[in-house]
Amino acid sequence: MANRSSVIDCYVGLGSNLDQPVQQIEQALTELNHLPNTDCVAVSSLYHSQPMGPADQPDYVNAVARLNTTYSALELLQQLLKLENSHGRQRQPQQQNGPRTLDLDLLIYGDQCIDEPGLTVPHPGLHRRDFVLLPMLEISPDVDVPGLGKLSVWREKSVNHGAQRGDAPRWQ
Ligand code: PH2
Ligand code: MG
Ligand code: MG
Repeated sequence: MANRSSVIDCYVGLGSNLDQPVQQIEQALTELNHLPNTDCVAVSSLYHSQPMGPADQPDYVNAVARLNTTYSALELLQQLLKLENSHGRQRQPQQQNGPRTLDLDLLIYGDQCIDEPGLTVPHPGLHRRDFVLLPMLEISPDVDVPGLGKLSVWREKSVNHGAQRGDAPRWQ
């Protein structure tokens, strides 16, 4: 990683339910690890869950990656959006929580709380969704969420989408 400025520890949530979701996630993990200024330092297992939102869509595959990056939060967000687009992500604003080839959500960026158009960090739903909370706790059982405290406290209170831990993803 280039020694550009301070290294920030952050978490990205990955999700897919279209066009071979496991491969979408595995490829995205490799792409995140190869981003300039960024290393992937931990990756959760793949989790399989029912859709949150409209029920008439395929089940999801989710994972969480822990990254060390010297990108600013907005620079990292731009990179995530670029990767989503390169996976053929179609945006349908009229259908919230609809199906997608690849969703990359910036969950936590260091100890920062950010509220700007297009970027809210920590991600507002992260502690309420088992498909995010379980993979995060798998890789970082003691993680603190800025403004929220220990994530582990929310384990019993998150909404159950039936997230089941599966295989370890293949990435490089
Ligand atoms: N993402 C959504 C909508 N619904 N459901 C599951 N199980 N997992 C997701 O990642 C997910 C979802 C929009 O981001
Ligand atoms: Mg999402
Ligand atoms: Mg998203």
